[in-house]
Amino acid sequence: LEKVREAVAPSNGVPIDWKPKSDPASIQADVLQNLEFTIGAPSSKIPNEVDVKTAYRGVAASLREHLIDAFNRTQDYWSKEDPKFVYYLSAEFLMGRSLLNTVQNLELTGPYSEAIKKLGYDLETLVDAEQNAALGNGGLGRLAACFIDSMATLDLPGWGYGIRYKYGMFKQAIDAKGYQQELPDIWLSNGNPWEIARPEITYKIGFYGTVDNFKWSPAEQVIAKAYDNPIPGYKTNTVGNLRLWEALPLNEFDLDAFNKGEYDKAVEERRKAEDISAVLYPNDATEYGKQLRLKQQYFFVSASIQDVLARFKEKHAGNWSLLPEKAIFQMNDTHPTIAVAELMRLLIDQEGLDWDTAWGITIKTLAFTNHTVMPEALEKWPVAVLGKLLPRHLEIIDKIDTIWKDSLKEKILAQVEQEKNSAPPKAEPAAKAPAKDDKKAAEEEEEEEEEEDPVEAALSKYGIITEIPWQKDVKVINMAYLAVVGSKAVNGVAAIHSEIIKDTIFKDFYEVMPEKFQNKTNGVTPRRWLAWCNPALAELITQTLGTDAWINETTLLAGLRQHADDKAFQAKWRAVKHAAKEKLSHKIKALMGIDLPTDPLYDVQIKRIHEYKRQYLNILSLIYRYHQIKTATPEEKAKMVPRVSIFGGKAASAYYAAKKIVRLINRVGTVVNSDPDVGDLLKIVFVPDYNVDLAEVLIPGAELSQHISTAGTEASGTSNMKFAMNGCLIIGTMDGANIEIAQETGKENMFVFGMDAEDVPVWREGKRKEWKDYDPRFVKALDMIKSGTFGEVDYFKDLVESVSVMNDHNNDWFLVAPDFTDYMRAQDEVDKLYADQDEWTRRSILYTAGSGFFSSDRTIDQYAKEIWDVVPCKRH
Ligand code: Z2T
Repeated sequence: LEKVREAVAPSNGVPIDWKPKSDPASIQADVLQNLEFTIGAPSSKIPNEVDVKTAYRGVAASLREHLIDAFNRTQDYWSKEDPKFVYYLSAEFLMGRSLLNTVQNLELTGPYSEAIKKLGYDLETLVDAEQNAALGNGGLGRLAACFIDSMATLDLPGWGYGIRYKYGMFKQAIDAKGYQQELPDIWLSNGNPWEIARPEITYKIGFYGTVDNFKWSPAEQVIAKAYDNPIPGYKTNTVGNLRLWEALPLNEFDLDAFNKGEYDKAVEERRKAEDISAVLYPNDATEYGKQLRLKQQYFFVSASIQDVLARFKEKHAGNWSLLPEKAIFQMNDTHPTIAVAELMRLLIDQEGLDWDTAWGITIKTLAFTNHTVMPEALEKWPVAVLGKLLPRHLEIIDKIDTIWKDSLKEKILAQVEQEKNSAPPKAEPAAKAPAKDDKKAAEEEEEEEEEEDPVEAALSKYGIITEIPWQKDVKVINMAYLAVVGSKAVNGVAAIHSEIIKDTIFKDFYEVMPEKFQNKTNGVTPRRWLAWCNPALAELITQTLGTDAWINETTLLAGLRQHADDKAFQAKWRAVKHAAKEKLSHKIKALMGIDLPTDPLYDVQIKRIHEYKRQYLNILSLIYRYHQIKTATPEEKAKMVPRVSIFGGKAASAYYAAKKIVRLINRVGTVVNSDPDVGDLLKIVFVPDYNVDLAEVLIPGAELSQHISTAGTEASGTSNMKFAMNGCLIIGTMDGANIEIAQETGKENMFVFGMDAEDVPVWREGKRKEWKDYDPRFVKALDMIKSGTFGEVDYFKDLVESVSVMNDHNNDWFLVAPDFTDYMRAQDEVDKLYADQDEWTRRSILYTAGSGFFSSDRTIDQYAKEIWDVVPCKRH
């Protein structure tokens, strides 16, 4: 690069200053130039007559120069220094919009705002013209986005690796009857000014075919093409990278077929290849064993590892034992766990290493994060499916499984001997298997009699390849087990979750290798989720603390505690919150045409719709509230605390129960909002198409947020952290990161209710069966649905029964009924406290003050030190 710069330097030898200029006048000129020459806008219309989307593209193109400048310098520097890198492998990166984040992180907002105004636009309007990059479902994908922001801010050498989906998370529409409809997310329709296409960086990815003497001959091949997305850190000149892969055909077009008039065949290969990176699977914490999904996973994992190994070889050809000192791959849930087999394959088949050497390297180079204990989300690929698509990988996984179990034999043998000697043999607990019919159970018993090798039996629970208990003969590969065996470290995402996985889904593995298991409590970036989305609050915090250093050192927020009782400060704090409520109210007016008053309590529950997250509990309590309003005397009404209840979230397209809940919320909202008896006492709004940009308005405007999952089910939650940062009180269960938020902000300041994680299994196994003690208010709410208050009685029938009838199909697995009474008690406390605005505001301040721990900078620092061994590498 230096040579290039010298070559183009003017003859006087003074090198050209390649840095884009940052004063408003230069920026203004640069935007104009980009509008004309990068975007190609007609010069007669520049600047005032180009439409907003075009203006956005011009500004983004100009900012891109600043990004690329710092990006190139960072990547050059890292390449020269050759530090250890972390590669964050994730099927999802939920980036949202980039304009505001880029201009803020690069500290160019002042001059850009000024330049944009001079051109006749304003920054906020252009920010709103950008499409969301919604390449993720929910928490898991947004976490990955927060993590790469923190990696750049902490100057950690690291890249994200994922898929450049052509269509991201579906757009959600709610029809007139309240049904969710899914529409394609055509997010690239206005181009993507942030990405850098790399047509020169491609890899071949094989599928299907045969293996002959360990040599794989794929029957199908596609090309993975790289797109780089610069990730700016804040208060540093480090710019990291998110490299996303697009799938393309080896052969673009079959001209022969075309000439014969076979038009479909002419493009068939292209279409099939492009399918791989076409759509994000819209499942949140559920799994569908779709072959295309496995294809997607292998596609991006193989391209990413090939890419890393190619760079490693350039610097350290042949010295493979050095790989763990130069690279670590963090696998974001089970989606990228085929990496275990792929790294082994590349090291053995391509680079000629022997098995043991390759394995030694692999287990030092991979690490694994688990994000859920929902059994339906733990990926298990049928051996037949994986073996057909990736025959060589199946061989490798089979061998890993065999060697792994062999390594345990001695230990097990000793255990079995000991058990023999001590107690009379007791039967293995049937564990998590669902109820089997008698015939199947009988068959199993027969077979057990045949086998009868206690060592084999004890070993079977460690099997990576196993039979599904209720489907004999169908062998599956448990990808989470493969990841645990193949990784140097395994972590959960909140303290309680990391304990639960050791006791449940990974219990057996924990017992034989406890040293691998760690906790890394999630965090969120305080830039996007406080400083940039809530500038008025940020300004007040900065004024109060006398510094803006809290943006990167969030523990400084604790300094707000000493002002929590100060009435004058409380008033300022309240005014900021009120302005955010107004902004939220305007947004809802613009989106839905609904007028929301701004004095009531703003209560928000936004997250994927899932039975375990219990939006149902929330809406049932609101139905009862509606009943109370309808039956109240004027005196009683005068004492009620007005509330605006806002919901948002998407239901997985095939998740029928979740879709019914969406519909119920919408139906209740329609009835309540148009009932003249209710007035401003209650408004219920379901905001369609909840996504990152809506969250950036909803969270600052919320005063109460709901995180009410059945204890033991929500691995962490991350919006709870965002709400806390923005001074929003929480009503919640002792689940996920709520527990740690309660520790940091004071449990007495949280509206805690419900059974805790230890009670839940006890309830499910015991009491649940005979319990009939339904809260009369719960019964009333269900009766209102049943009697047609919200219409569609038949449609809602099974939803009602799911929490009120005990039979084979309905068992209220998520404890909506038994937690209802305590939930109502907590809601009463909410109302009571809201009547005392000073005390409410004091607590609001304490939430922000106590949220410092939940910065993703802290999380990433822990990953870097405790798992990755990656240290900052900052150019000066
Ligand atoms: C997801 O968003 C989460 C877990 C998943 O398990 C899948 C998806 Cl798409 C496979 C969420 C958890 O539900 C949430 O508790 C957690 O905060 C988040 O991941 C990030 O760890």
